[in-house]
Amino acid sequence: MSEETSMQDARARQNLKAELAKFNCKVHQPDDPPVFTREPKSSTQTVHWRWADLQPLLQRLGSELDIGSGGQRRTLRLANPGLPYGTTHTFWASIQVILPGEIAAAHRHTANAFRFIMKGGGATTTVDGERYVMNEGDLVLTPSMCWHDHEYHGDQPIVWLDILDVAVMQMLHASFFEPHASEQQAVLPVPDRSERLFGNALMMPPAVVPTGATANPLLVYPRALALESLDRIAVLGSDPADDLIQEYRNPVTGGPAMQTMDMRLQRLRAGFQGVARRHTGSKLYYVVEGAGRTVVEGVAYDWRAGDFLTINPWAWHSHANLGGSDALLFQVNDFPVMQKLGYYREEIADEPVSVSKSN
Ligand code: GTQ
Ligand code: FE2
Repeated sequence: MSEETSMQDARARQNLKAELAKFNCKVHQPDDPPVFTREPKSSTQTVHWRWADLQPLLQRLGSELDIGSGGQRRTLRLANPGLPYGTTHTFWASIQVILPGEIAAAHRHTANAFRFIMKGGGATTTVDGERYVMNEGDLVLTPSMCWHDHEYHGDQPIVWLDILDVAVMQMLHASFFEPHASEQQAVLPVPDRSERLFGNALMMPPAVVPTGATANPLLVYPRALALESLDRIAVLGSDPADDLIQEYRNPVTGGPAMQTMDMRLQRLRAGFQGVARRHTGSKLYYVVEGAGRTVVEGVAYDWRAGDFLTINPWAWHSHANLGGSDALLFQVNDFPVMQKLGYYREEIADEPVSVSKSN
C-alpha cells in the first residue's frame, strides 16, 4: 500500500468511527494496539518478594489489623505492579494470618483455592465437613464451591499461602459467593474421610467406583508424603530444567490436583544447574527451604527460604543451586487452564539463561 492510500484509509476509518459507534460497531483504527503479537507480550512483571521484607509486614498485619467483620480473612496480597490486581494475570496469592482463638467464617465461592502452610501449624480448616489439622508443608485444597472455614487454637500465629484462580474466574464472569448460615460448618463423624479413601496411593476400597468425575475428591496432601515421593524418584535421574520435581495429582483422574491450577514440589540438589525453559502460562515459586538462583530473561534473582518469585508467560528462566545444601521449591502454575484451552506451548534449551543483570 502506498503512503497516500494508507493515509486515505486511515481517514476513512476515522470518518466511520462515530457512525459505527451508534450501532455498537468498530473497525480497527491505526492507533489501536495490535490484536496479535508474534509472541506473548505480558504486562506482568517478574516480582521477587523477600521473606526479610514480608515477615515484618505480616507481624504488623497480625498486630494492627482485625480479621475483618464477621470472621472474614486477614491477608497480605502479593500484588504484581504490572497488573490492576493479582499476583500473575491468572491467580492471586495471599499470605493469611490467623491469631490464636480466631475463626475465619465459613463461606464458599466459584474460585478454586488452596493453602500451603508456610510457618507453624495446628490450625484447622474444615472443607465440606472434613476437618484437618494443617501443619507446615501441607497442601490443602478448597475446590470450587466447597464450604470452608478455618480456626486456630495454638499459641503462636500460623501463616499460610492462599492461592485462588480469581483472575480466571473474573475474566470468565463466573463469580458466585455465599456466606454459610453459621460461622462454622458441622464436622463429619470421620473428619479426614477423603484422605482415608483417596490418600493411599494405589489402594482404594472397591465400593469407590470410578465415576468419570473430574473434580478432585482428595483434599489434603501431607508434607511427609510429598517429601518421600521426591526421595523415591531421586535414583531415576535429574530433570534437566527442574532436577527432582513432583506434581500433586488428582488420584482419580491422574491429572493435576486442581482444575485450573497445578502445584509442584521441587528439590534442587546442591550443585544443580538447570537448563533454560519457557512456556505460556505463569508460575509462582515459594522457597520452602535453602537458597539458590533463578535467572529470568537475563536477570538473576537470588532467593532464600520464605521468598516468592513470579515467572511471566514465555520468559526464559533457569534455576541453579550452587550452594552446599539442597533447596526445596513449591510452585503453582496455570498450565491446566492453558492445556484445556489448547494454548499451552513450551520450549527448552540446552543451556542456562545467561546473566546480563543482577537484581
Ligand atoms: O481463606 O477462604 O486469601 O476466600 C482470599 C479469599 C483466603 C479463604 C484468601 C478467601 C480465602
Ligand atoms: Fe474462601
